[in-house]
Amino acid sequence: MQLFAKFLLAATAVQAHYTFPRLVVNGKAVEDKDWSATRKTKNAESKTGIENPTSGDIRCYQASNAANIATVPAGSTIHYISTQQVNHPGPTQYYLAKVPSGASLTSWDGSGAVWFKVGTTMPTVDASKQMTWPAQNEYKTANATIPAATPDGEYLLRVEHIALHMAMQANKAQFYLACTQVKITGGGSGSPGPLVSLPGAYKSTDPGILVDLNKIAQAPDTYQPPGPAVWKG
Ligand SMILES: *[C@@H]1O[C@H](CO)[C@@H](O)[C@H](O)[C@H]1NC(C)=O
Ligand SMILES: [Cu+2]
Repeated sequence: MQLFAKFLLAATAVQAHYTFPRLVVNGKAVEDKDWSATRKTKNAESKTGIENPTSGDIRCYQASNAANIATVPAGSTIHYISTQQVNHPGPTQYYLAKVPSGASLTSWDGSGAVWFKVGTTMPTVDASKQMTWPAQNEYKTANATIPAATPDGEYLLRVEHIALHMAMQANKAQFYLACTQVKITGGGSGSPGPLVSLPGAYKSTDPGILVDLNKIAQAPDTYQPPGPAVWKG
């Protein structure tokens, strides 16, 4: 009986986790199968999140590069399909990093101060103090817009959902993420920034990572998403 209960708990815990194997652009899945332009992550089977925001896995969590490149028009709306419900509370963030000249997108590792943020989300609280986050409990991530001023070229696009249900303890926030190889077209002449490194942009003690959600539920606007400000173009 006890063993059975333990097994059920373990099964529930696994179901609670998720991966983001497909990018959707303007409502259209741009990958014909999972992990086509999105780099397969180390947790593709286990679905386990990352708990250490300074580990090398925080960049792309990747097991391998991807074979394909997805085309993403500047100004388009994006989200990802999630393998499970994104049931944990926490923000969704998106970053881009331009491939340096001389490097190839399908093999570039995304190192250096090259990442800028293009999207983040904030919680809302209803009259009964119930907090929700954009796309919480959906089988997809929250939307973001690729700024119209983003210069044309090849980029890594990084999606991240930070699960904060245990984040009042150090190193207990869980990061679920993936990187997609994308080609941005029809863009502008903006200068994206601030540029940060991953790992490097996050510390375990950042107020958006080591955080008590009971306090955020009293004042949702005080949540501080980790990392740089969003570049709006
Ligand atoms: C997200 O974007 C899609 C188009 O890609 C749109 O159909 C949908 O309404 C958007 N959702 C929200 C919550 O804005
Ligand atoms: Cu979980």
